[in-house]
Amino acid sequence: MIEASLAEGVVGRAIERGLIDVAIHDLRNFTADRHRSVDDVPYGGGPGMVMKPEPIFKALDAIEARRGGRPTVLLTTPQGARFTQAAAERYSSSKNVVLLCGRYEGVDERVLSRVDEEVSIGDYVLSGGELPALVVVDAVARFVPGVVGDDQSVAEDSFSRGLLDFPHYTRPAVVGAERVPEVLLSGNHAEIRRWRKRESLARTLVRRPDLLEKATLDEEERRLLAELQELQDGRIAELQNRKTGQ
Ligand code: 4FV
Repeated sequence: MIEASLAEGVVGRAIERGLIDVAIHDLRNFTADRHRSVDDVPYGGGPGMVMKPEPIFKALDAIEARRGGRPTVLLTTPQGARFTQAAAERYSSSKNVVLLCGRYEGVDERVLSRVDEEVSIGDYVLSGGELPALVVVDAVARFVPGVVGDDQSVAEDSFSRGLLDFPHYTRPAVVGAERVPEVLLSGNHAEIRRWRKRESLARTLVRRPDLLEKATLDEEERRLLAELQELQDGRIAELQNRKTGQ
């Protein structure tokens, strides 16, 4: 599953070009019993199985020996802190990141003594930590110089600035009755930049107001946001009036 996903796209090309190196370790190779057991029944009873600590410890030892030095060890689990663009950027400054992928009910709690951060990609339960690990690899790899064609686009990625992205359009200019916003056809780059800022702010204000608290806004954005909030307050007041039939 992991090899297949890493063979494609931006990450696949980055691996081919040697910009990043991804090694995959089968925990069964770090077992001692003839059944190569990586899981066992839970102490205290209950459904499902739990991943044994020893194979994980041995795998981490082998990785440290091979890579030389203490890696940043991340466990993908619903119990972790929500994964964000900021976390992706932070992990990208580590020389070696190990992603520990759980299966079954999860890993033995004693494994956490070797884990730096528990990372969740969302409040839902998957059958394994591999897909979340691939999400982390993809988001972190984009911060490695050269991985994404135009490093500028990473800097402008949504969330890099803490705002939702502005709408994107491409040819043709008209589809059915839908025209591309005039400003984008104007060639007036100052106007286009202002329009994009306003659209990002408007979307963030409506869909993710929580992000605005953390976002770093420049002077122009603060002014645009104030205008949008005024508009929004006006609309909310209007709706309330309509509701109360005033
Ligand atoms: C998950 C998540 C996730 C839970 C049990 C693996 C599964 C199984 N990981 N964000 N959501 N993991 O559902 O990171 O061991």
